[in-house]
Amino acid sequence: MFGRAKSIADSLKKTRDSVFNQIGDLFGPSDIDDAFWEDLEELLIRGDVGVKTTVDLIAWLQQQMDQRGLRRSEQARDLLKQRMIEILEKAESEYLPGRRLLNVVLIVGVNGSGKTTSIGKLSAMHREKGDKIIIAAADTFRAAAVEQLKIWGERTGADVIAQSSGSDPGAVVFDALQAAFGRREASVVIIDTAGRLQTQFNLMAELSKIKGVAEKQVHNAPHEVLLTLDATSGQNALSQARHFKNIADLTGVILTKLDGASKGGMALAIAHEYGLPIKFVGTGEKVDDFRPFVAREYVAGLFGEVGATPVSTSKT
Ligand SMILES: Nc1nc2c(ncn2[C@@H]2O[C@H](COP(=O)(O)OP(=O)(O)OP(=O)(O)O)[C@@H](O)[C@H]2O)c(=O)[nH]1
Ligand SMILES: [Mg+2]
Repeated sequence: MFGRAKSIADSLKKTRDSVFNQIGDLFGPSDIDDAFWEDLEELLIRGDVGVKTTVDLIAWLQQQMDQRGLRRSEQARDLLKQRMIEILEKAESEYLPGRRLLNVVLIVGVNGSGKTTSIGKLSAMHREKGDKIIIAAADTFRAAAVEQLKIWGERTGADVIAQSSGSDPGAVVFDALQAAFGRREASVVIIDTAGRLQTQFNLMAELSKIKGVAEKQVHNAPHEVLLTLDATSGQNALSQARHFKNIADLTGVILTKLDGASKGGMALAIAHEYGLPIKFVGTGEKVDDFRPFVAREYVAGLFGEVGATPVSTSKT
């Protein structure tokens, strides 16, 4: 809680230094040639923007430049940023839309992707708004998982409902929801889950059981199913997005460890290729290193334009 919390732009420093500053340098007063397109393509892919997204971005840009009779590479810069914002905003959706008395948030993701840390940060965010939180320790796989959650619970003033390790995650969720209805009158229940079971089948069965319990107790629950993706894990994170999209009805992504990523362009691929909104970003290890995702801020951060002229979307 001490020191300045990292903004999205702060957390993109490594990404700027390693890739996006070089992309920025491509845009100059000279005419566009084939080398420009090749360099742009290579750098975008290197920045984890994803092959399909990169190819689509470049095709769109080429078409726009042609249509508008533009030739200088500097004229492509604003168009590229505009398109990136459009892609991200197209996938955007509100967190907990139509809030109800009791809101249930399920967090899924592979081991080490930042589930528990994000739950701690999310709890703190809710607490700041005055919400009463219950965390359900439904990762019953490891004893240490419960301990870690309890530490976060103490730090953020959230109640943690847990059972002994190895117990049934559905039962933990049931307990947590009962506690929320009962004396604790919580308005948000956040469910931690195990990242990886022996097989995909087991993981699917476990997640659908948890969802079934939630649905039975609370109308339309879970209201959010958020996948944590580690921004430092590159293409792996993209295959996790595909995998979890197939086995859980994801409502969005928490992009964690953006501060540690040197190729933080992944948000674009997640939005464009999987149509998944990024709802939050992890910008560091501290409790308040956590931000709602804002497309404009992210794109400005990639290009190091923080505090400079806002990204223009006017069609000039
Ligand atoms: N720098 C940085 N580190 C983070 C961020 N989010 C999580 N971490 C770190 O990533 C590591 C793993 O985070 P956890 O929250 O334990 O991940 P998990 O998904 O719960 O892992 P399992 O419980 O093992 O499945 C921890 O050391 C966290 O401090 C972030 O936004 N930035
Ligand atoms: Mg965990």
